[in-house]
Amino acid sequence: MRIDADLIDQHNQTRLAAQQSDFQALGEQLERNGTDINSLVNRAAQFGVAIPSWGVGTGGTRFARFPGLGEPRHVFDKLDDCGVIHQLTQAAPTVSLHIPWDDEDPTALKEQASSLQLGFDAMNSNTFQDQTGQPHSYKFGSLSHTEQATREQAIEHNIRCIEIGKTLESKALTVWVGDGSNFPGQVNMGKQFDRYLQAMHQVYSALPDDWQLFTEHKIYEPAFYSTVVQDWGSSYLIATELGPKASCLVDLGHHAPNVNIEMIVSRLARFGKLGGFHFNDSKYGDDDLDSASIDPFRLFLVFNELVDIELQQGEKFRPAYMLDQSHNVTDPIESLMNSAIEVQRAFIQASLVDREALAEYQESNDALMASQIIKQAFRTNVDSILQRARMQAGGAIDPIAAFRESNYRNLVAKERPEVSGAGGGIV
Ligand code: AFD
Ligand code: MN
Ligand code: MN
Repeated sequence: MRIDADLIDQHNQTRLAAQQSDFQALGEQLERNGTDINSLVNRAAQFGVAIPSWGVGTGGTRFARFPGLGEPRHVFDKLDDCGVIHQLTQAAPTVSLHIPWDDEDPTALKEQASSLQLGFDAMNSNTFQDQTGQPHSYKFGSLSHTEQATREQAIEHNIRCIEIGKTLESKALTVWVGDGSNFPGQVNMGKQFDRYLQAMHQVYSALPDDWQLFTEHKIYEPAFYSTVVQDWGSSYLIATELGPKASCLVDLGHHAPNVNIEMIVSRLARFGKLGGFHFNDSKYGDDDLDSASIDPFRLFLVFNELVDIELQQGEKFRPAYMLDQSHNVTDPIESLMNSAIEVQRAFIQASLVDREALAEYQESNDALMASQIIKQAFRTNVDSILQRARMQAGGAIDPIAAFRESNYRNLVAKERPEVSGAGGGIV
């Protein structure tokens, strides 16, 4: 099920005149600063962020989950939904799978993804839930569990994710564990970290040469007192201990409030350990809200660092961009399109920063003007650049409007029976 190309075309035709006039005005504005708008369109066209397969289902909280119309029944439906996101935005060419949630024949998955012009991004392992028939429980941890048999089971699972990923032509494994403790004194934090490291060494040694391993930290939840991979410091230690194929993944929602995430980005990149991102936004904790819905300036500042690092390190700097969000009150396809565009917007806005002028103001300690340079880029409305990049690749000028015009939800709902709303949700 994909969106009819004629529908997208008609959608674009009705908006074309306004688009062209906005584009021309912005082009003139940028040219005054010596920036060629077409080079930014090309840059936007090259941008891609991965969609998490789990993101296309309606999320929930620990209180309730309210299912939406035409929710995906399985990973093949999820791929269809991801196909729609990419078709309309042209900014989400890959999907990130979670095993065992998406555990289906990898050859069939690969075929369907290719038919939708999708590839696969990092594989995600799940050792934070017990699966039916699983011999050892993860109630008290997985890769860091006190019992060797449980650790081995978790190691095996991660290795299996790599195996599946090979067929899918994924090139990375993201490891996030819920391991930690709920009470002071419950665990020996040093020994627990050692057990985790030993287990991760084994996962790492199963990694193909051209793969990367991302370690994802999270300050709390489901463990509420301490977590094994609590912060970027722990994550950096792990990645350094494991070796060159290991690096850190920064999920924007996994920090203490008010932490300066762009500074973390700068530090990790400086030491070659910034592997990638899970983009989302938050007000209080791991809220998993749409990217840039709460603090667009923070997202911009993260990209400001990324563009700066890209200029210094060149082609070899290629962090993995993924979304990781949960949609409790919106249509997941709409929210994911919205987020993909917001991340792409931050990337383009950050590319507008006059880096030469900024460097001069920084060198001369002109704090006010340095901050003005940053703000000027952030305030620039780059919509018409993003629209042009989408349109040229077959996407829609306004993806959310086009999605609604297509009636996709109602059409797929005919094949996808309604899911029950009972029970708690997955945070
Ligand atoms: C967690 C992490 C992680 C994980 C996901 C599962 O952000 O990326 O894969 O949720 O739902 O909070
Ligand atoms: Mn995440
Ligand atoms: Mn999270």
